[in-house]
Amino acid sequence: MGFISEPIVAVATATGLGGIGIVRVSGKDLSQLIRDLFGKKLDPRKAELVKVQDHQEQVIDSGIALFFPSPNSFTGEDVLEFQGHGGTVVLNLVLQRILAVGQRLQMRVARPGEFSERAFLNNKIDLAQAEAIADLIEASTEVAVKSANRTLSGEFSSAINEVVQKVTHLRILVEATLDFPEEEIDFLENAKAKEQWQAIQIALQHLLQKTKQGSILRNGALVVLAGEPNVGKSSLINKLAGNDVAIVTPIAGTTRDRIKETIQIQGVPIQIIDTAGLRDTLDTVEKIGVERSWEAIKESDLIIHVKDASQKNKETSYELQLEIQQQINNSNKSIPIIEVWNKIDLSNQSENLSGIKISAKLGTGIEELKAAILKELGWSNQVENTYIARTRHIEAIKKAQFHLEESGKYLSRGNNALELFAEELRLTQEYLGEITGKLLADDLLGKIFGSFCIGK
Ligand SMILES: Nc1nc2c(ncn2[C@@H]2O[C@H](COP(=O)(O)OP(=O)(O)OP(=O)(O)O)[C@@H](O)[C@H]2O)c(=O)[nH]1
Ligand SMILES: [Mg+2]
Repeated sequence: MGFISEPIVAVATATGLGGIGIVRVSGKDLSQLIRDLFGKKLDPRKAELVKVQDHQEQVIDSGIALFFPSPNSFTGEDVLEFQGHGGTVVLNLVLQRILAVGQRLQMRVARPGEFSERAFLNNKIDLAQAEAIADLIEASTEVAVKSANRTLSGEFSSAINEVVQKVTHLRILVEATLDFPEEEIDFLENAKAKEQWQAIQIALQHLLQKTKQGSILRNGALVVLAGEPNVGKSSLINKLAGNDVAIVTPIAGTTRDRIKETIQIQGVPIQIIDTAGLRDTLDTVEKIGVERSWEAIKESDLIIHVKDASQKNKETSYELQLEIQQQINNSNKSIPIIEVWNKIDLSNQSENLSGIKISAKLGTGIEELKAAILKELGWSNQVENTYIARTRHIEAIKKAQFHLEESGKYLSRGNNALELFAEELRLTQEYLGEITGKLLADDLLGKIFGSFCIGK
């Protein structure tokens, strides 16, 4: 990518007061800048004590300078880091001074994510790895941190590249066959093209599953507690959160607004939403609450339908179950539902109930419920090899899958369809390439890096 860039500078540490603050510079050739700033050369990768002075030679800050000459740096360009004192004003003065000295080089302040973008454009990391840097910084649980590091180290990218290689192999075979039309069928059969195609199909399915798992780690899953009034939804969110986040009273219709709380189950970040009990009501406020409950249900990744085991008449809860299902069908999503019977401490015939039996009051069955939540979200226990991923990646894999399936139609059609087969395979490969950024439109790149923090 022939891109010539002016040097960039940014404060890399978070704003606020801290013991140390870091200003980072990246550019094609920083040797002159370094001499102008510090009055001397810096040895590569060696910590040196330096002073930063303003134009009147008054000291602004003193600290450690580190110089990483191109190409052995994060961005692949020359990189200079100054580790000074972590105050907002002092760091800003250092930044301004570097900008002033670097004016001749057209130095400017970096855009968010621009250091990572340069690392990507200079082939130091691929796009999935660059995204993992942002995901590592934003990770909300320990499992997410470790998974982000796995993606950062390239595990996710290698999994994708393995599939890409399989597709390439098959494409080469097909292209070769196209040149010998009269022998194409024998040729493909001998090379076990069908088997190769099936292997790609399986590999993609596997990749999708793991990517979905990785995206749960990044985005967290949205789990909604829904049910009739007074069944114990708020009691349950309090139990799951380990905190009294929602008001609990014996009065039906207590909860009106949605209450959101982030919890983690085995390191998986999950947002639990408590909602207003679902019923027809004339109360204006409650009515709005019920509407919001239905909205939450339709937006969720998983619904926990809470029912009261102490209530003799179970018919209304069954009707509600059908209604929830109907709403899900209308929303064109497949949202799993967990049926939960609460208040089993008050029920003497709970063995006849199907579903998970809990007592939000006593804490019975909560562990079982947590396990069911993870299972329904598609979370498997093999956390060791989970890599963090994004919705964008899932979409790309699904598109790749779609084109692979399309190609399959042509493969079985044999004669004359081979060119179409080849074309669909090419599209399969192209969508996989989007994940690592081998083929991606510039505007999308801008969007991805624009969501990073400054100095990264
Ligand atoms: N014995 C018993 N009582 C429970 C249990 N869970 C909830 N309760 C009681 O049931 C009543 C209603 O509980 P809530 O948690 O407010 O129920 P809710 O589903 O949030 O109700 P709304 O907000 O009105 O829709 C309260 O008096 C709770 O103490 C349970 O497991 N056992
Ligand atoms: Mg409630």
